[in-house]
Amino acid sequence: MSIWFTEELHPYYRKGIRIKQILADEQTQYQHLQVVETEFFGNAMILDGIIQLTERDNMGYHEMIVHVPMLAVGQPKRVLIVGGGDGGSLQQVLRYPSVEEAVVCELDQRVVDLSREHFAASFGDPWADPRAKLLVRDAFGYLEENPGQFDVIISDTTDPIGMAERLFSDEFYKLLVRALAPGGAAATQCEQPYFDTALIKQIYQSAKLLTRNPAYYYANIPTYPGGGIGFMYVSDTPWTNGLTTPFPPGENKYINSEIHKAAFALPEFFRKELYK
Ligand code: SPD
Repeated sequence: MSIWFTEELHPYYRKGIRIKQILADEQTQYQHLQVVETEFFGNAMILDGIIQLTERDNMGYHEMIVHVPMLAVGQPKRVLIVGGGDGGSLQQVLRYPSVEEAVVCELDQRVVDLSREHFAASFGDPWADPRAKLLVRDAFGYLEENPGQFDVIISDTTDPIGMAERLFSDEFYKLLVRALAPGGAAATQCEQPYFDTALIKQIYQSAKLLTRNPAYYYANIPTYPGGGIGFMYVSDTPWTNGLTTPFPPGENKYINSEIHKAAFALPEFFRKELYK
């Protein structure tokens, strides 16, 4: 038997992966949440029909969204993850011995529950670490209540559709930057250069008004549209400061020094569009 899951995030582009079995399928208070076992990519989490992560290629996403700002800051103590209920970013954040507290602000408790059940082989159980603190709530209010509190903020979100749309707004970026401690850095899920040029440009322009050294970087993730996704680095601290910081204890599967540097090299059409 052959079951194909087809994703259509953009009305002009589809991609498919072959599924072995459906492990969970439920409508939570917020979204349609599915966990499937795929033929090639291991288990995958799908939210409202969009692939969020697979066991085989999530490291390109989680290592890049976490380590670039963490290494730039050097010795981050307090970290906030916006979204990230699957625990993949949290696992990477907790590799840093300097981290005293990692707050995860996730709206949907079921994302956390089903991830603990189906992705433990990849992420372990980062929630059991005493430094991890889960807040099941909307991040906007939390950012508002916590100015100047975080050395690093990771915005590990879904795509800008429905309730997640405002996580890509100017208002969100203002709150994000306000919640950073002096010298702090953020990295945000920032979509695909070919498909989302206008949105990325708008976010870069906001980030440029708010901080001195924002920059866009990219990682290869075959199960995302276009085979990859980008991130906005948002900080007064240059990302290049991280190039000389040693990686934290534990194994990297995607990032290394060459990838770290090369991720900021952008295709010419996009570089011109973004930085002109
Ligand atoms: N188009 C898919 C973008 C998915 C971004 N969110 C991933 C969450 C992984 N923690």
